[in-house]
Amino acid sequence: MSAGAHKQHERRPEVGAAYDAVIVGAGFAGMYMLHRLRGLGLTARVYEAGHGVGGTWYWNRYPGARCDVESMQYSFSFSEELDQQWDWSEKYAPQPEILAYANHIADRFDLRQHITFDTRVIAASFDETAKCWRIETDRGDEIAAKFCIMAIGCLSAPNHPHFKGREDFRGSTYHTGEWPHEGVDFTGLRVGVIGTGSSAIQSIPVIAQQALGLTVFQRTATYSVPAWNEKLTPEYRNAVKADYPALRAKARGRPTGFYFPFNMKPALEASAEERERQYEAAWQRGGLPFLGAFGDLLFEKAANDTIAEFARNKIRGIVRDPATAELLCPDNVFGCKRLCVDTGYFETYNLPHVRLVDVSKTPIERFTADGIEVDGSEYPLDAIVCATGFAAMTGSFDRIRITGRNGLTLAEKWRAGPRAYLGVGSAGFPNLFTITGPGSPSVLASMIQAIEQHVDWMADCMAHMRDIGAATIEPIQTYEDEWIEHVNEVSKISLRSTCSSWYVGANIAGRPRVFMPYIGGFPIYVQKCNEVMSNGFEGFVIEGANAGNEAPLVRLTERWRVPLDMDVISPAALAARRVPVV
Ligand code: N01
Repeated sequence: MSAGAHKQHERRPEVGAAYDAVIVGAGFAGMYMLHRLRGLGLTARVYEAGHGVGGTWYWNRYPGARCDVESMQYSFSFSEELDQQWDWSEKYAPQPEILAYANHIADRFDLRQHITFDTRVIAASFDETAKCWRIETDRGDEIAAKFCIMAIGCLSAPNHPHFKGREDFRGSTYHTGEWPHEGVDFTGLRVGVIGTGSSAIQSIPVIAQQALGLTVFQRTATYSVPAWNEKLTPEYRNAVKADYPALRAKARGRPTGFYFPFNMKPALEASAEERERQYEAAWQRGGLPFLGAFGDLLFEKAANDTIAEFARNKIRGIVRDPATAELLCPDNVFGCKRLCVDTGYFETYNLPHVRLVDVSKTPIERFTADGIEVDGSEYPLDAIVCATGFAAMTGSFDRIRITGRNGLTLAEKWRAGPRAYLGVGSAGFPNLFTITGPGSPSVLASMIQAIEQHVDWMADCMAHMRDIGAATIEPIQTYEDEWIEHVNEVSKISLRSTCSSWYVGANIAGRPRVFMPYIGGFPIYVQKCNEVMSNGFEGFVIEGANAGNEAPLVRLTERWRVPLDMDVISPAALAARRVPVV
């Protein structure tokens, strides 16, 4: 049973209504956009497929789910009062607490009355005559809106690989991204987990505590760094809160949009002893900042080899059975696939009832009535957890029929890979905004900060259009093409573009291989967005205005104008290949 299989409440479809904006999705992006539009006095309706707010944190309720950017930064920064009043309990908050925060946002900013739950948008078509979007939902709603805002997430369309015999399996099957709301009790069960990405790595140690037996089917071994999660003390929280705005500003100046100390020195300029010391210290701090141990780790393969070998040695030191340890040692570029952060992941393989099955050379053959068959052997199971990830970045767009000018659908336009100017909009689709869309830093930055920056920029844009009486805004094709070229070019400087990750769509057969997020660093991207706005939305065509498209009145975007940490993020640093975590 999936999380979406709850009872849908009867309601009359809304037909014929018109709003300034329709927002698709009530995760952090949709809620913040709604809050801003209401603040501007614009009318908006949000459609949300789930029964509640929270997006990713509504659906991903698997055991062990938590954020891996520190909670005190993985949160909205737009309200100083909110920052001061909300208390995070742990360094990395668990999913129920993040969902509680999302619900608090909905209540605190009085958003629920504008959100229609249990309703999936199935189509959005641009009406050339009326210059508006016509939106259809799976509940029969048919409404019009000047702006259509996609707040549909980057990792929200689950990947369900086709396994032969899936229907034959007599036990229960789950996907981490569609976890039942009532939870799952694995006590006394033989459980199989397919996949070893972030979702698997978080859930495996927790499932192992309950299950009678646990079999993990691994196709690609994964690098993971310990979280060293801990309770936050009031003293720590108060110390952060005493200078919260400064921390938020510092975070905006960093390549990832969140702050942690890092070392600009190239690993290849350090002695072997110095590297070992530095890696050990970074390992002891734990988490994603491990990648900031040296400045060149994601640029120079030889530098990357040193951190990869350090991480493999850690696995060998933790996992007692040498054969299992070797199977768990990745041989790809460290940090090329999204780095995982765990609590006791590798240690779990020391438990007598946990085993690892390599499916890299002999894939899962089929599901049988009683388990999973690999290479002629059947592994008996009572439950199967598919931690098989998502159709990243574009999968959530594929679920909606989006039709722009001249009947062109977004799916057709993006067939060879997504094309969007700055990741905020796509030529041929006027007044369509894509929050954390492909071509923006999105998943390479702290998501909530990436969302806030996009929403602030888009809200300023919509306010400007109202100020000048404009009907439509749309990227100009040549600017979009140049941006995509830049996104592709800049991706080549990073080793991240070199492996078969979901960043390039390679986790699912048949998808075009394109590096989708913008890897030039969050502050460089923000600066570009600010410039585009200051230059009167350069690269966009604004039509139907009764005033000129001069520099707009900047309301919200202003707070993103922070001094760049030039040592770190300057083009010179990029050219010298010393930008940790790009
Ligand atoms: O998905 P994934 P995820 N047979 O794509 C395997 C974010 N996130 O849900 O690598 C066998 O990373 C697949 O194997 P391979 C985070 O950005 C954040 O774990 O393709 N195996 C892989 O091992 C993350 O990166 C948090 O060879 C198959 C796994 O399934 C992103 O979401 C927590 C298979 C999928 O891993 C996605 O993470 C969770 C098959 N047919 C997620 N098909 C935080 O901590 C796929 N696999 C905040």
